[in-house]
Amino acid sequence: MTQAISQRDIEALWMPFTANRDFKKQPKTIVAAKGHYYQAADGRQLYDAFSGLWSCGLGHSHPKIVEAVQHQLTELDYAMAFQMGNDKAFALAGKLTEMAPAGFNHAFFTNSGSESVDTALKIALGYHRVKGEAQRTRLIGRERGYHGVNFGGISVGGIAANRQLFSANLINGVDHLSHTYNLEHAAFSRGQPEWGGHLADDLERLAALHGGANIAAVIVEPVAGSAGILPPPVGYLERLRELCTEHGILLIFDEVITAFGRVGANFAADRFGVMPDIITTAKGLTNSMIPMGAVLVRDEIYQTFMQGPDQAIEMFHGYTYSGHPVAAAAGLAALEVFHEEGIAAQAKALESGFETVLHSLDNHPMVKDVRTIGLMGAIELIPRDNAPGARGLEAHKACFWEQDLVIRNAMDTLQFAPFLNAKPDDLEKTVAAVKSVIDGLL
Ligand code: PXG
Ligand code: PLP
Repeated sequence: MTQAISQRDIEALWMPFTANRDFKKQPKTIVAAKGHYYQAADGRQLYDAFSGLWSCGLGHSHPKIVEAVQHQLTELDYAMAFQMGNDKAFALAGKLTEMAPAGFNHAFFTNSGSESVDTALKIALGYHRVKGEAQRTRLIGRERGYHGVNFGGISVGGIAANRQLFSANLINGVDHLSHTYNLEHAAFSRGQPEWGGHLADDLERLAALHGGANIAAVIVEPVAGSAGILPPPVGYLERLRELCTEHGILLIFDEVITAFGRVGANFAADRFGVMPDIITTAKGLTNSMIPMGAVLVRDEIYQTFMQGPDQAIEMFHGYTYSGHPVAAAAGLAALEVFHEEGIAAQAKALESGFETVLHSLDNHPMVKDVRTIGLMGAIELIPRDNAPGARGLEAHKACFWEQDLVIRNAMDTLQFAPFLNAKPDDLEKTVAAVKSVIDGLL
């Protein structure tokens, strides 16, 4: 049975990415979840319009994944991950690389998106060094990029608030491409904006400045997620790929959000038809039931590391929980469900309805912009004078308390990540609920 949560316990938890003092005045606490609904501590059922945190696209507590995890716990709880392996980790690596774009036949396991990003950056730096191009040390991210919160990730990341407390200690040798958002040329975009492909040429500027032969890797989200859903302009990713190839730079797609159906395909690389060299994943890999991430690399990268004496460890990197058997069992079951239920196709089929319903708010007087691609959507509200973020947070709270609806806000941008198997009716109800909330905002 659910116990009432004491004020002391609430005070004891330092909450992540949360306005702790504001939250603790009126805590929003979830005690259970099933399918498309959360249950709050006060017993209310809330519709989840954010799939967990972009991450439970198949629905909460999917019975097949629950069963796989329960069974795994009775078979093997944990086994040392170094110089030993477990059956589920191998099976998941096989399954994951099978569904990945051609040529991505090797996976390194982590426990989160942040760890996947730092692992990918280390692989890129190590790859060039092993290849005899040790001068390739520079890393390039993008303004408004989110790559998790570890030191590598915030260094290549481009969200100022996530960097500013740590600005003196970010890793050296990092530059940022300009972001691709432009309200004047690409407002109320549906899918990829027509304007902005040329912004990829910013890489040419950085290559000219530093010498392309000194750059190890470029990392971008194929669709910027956390910063408010910024789809890539037409031609942008293609041009970035072209320039990376020309300069011998590795291209990393951070697909922590976009992999496993979120843009109506296995990977965003498949949807956009642009192949990176490294792909980072997490979230949907286990449908978030157990924390896990994975880094996929092209064969040539893996093979480059496989040199020197056989008994030598090729890459001094790994986590206690890399390929944890319970996480891997969850991943195997989640990917099975993903294929059996045709989740990528379901998401693809929902895209145009989602686009239509979200863009029904384009002309709302409180709305500055609306952006959609795949099952990712943003409604950017006009900020209140002298109080940026206040309207967004109020909308989030009103959805929770008055509409029994969970959405996410990043400052004044309301974000939506519907279930990949959502019911079209529920998408309409979600937007109707949001409309009634923003109608009432001051
Ligand atoms: N890369 C990307 C592209 C992400 O979206 C991470 C890395 C880090 O993953 P972990 O598992 O370490 O959190 C993410 C995570 C938001 C939001 O508001 C999104 C994430 C995390 C926190 C907030 O959209 N995505
Ligand atoms: N309640 C709210 C506020 C919703 O936004 C939604 C769907 O989006 C629902 C409930 C779901 O309703 P149902 O699953 O009964 O169709």
